[in-house]
Amino acid sequence: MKQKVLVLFLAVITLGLTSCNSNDDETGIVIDGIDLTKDVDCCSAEEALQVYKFIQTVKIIPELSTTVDDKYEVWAYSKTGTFHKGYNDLYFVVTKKKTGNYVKFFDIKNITPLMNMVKMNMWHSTPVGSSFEVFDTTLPAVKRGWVSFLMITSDAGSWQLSYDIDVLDSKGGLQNKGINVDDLPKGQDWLKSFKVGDETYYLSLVNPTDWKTGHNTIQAYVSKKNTPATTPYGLAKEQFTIEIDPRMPDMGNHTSPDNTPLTKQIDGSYSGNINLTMTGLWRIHLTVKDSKGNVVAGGDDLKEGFSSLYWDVTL
Ligand SMILES: [Cu+2]
Repeated sequence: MKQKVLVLFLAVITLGLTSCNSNDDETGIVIDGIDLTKDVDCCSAEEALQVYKFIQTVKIIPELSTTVDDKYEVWAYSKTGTFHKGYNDLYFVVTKKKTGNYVKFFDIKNITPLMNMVKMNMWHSTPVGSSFEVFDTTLPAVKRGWVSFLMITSDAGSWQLSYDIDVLDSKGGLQNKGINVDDLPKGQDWLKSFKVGDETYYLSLVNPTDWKTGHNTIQAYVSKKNTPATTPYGLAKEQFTIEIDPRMPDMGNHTSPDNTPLTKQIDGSYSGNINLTMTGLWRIHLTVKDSKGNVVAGGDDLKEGFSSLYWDVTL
C-alpha cells in the first residue's frame, strides 16, 4: 500500500506544481485507468495527504486488517500496533485495492472484544467506545474508536475481537480474531472498577502517556458491565463526578495545587485538570460522586487518609 500512496503523494505534488489554472478538461491523476481526481468516493488530494501523514504516527495491527469483496483493504492501527491493559485508541483506514486511494465513506460497527477465561470456562467482554467516529475534521477518512481491556492475555485466558464494516455498498469484517493484550509497565495502572449495588462500573483513564510535567487535561470514560457479560460494556448513562487527589507515595504523599474534578462532557467522556508538578510515580486517588453529590465509590474505604480507588501514572 505504501508504494501506491507514495505514487499518489508524488502525483499530488506534481499536480500542485502544474495545475495552477484549474480547467475541467484537464487530465487528472490517472492510475490503472482510474482518474483519482474524479473518484468521488475518495478524499481530496489535501485530505489524502493528511491521512498519509497521520498513519506515519501509528502502527498497523496486522491481526485486525482485512479485505472486503476483494475491492477494499481495511487497515487497523493503534499507537504501537499492539494492545495493552486499559484504554487503547483504535483507528481504521480503508483503501481501494486497485488504486491505493483512501475511501471516505465507511462504517465500523459491532466491535466485540471477548475474553475466554479458560480455567473458569467463562467468557466476558470489556468496555468499548459507543461508536467509531470521524477522528478529526481534517482527517475524514480516519475513523477512531477505543477498547479498554480489563485483563491481560495469560494462562488464565485469551482475547479475540470481532467487528463489522460497511464500505460503500460492500459489507465485511472479522470474526473472532485472536489478539494479544500486554501488561502495562510497572507504575502504570489505568483501569479501575467500583460497584454501586449490584452494578459494576469501570473507570478507564485515557492516554496518560501524553501528559507532560505541569498542567494537563485528564480524560476518562465510565463504562457499565453488561448482562450478559459477553455483550461489550457501553458508557454508563449516569452522571458522575470524579474527584482527584494526586499524591506521590515515594515522596511522603505530597500533593499538587490546581486539580479539578472530572465532569461529564457532551461526548460522554469525563474531563478535568490535573497538575503533576514533577516526574515520578503519581497515585491519583479517586472519589466518585453521583449526580446528587453522594459519594458512591472511593470515599468510605480510606487507607492512610486517601481513597483506595486510584490510578497510577508514572511520568
Ligand atoms: Cu478475563
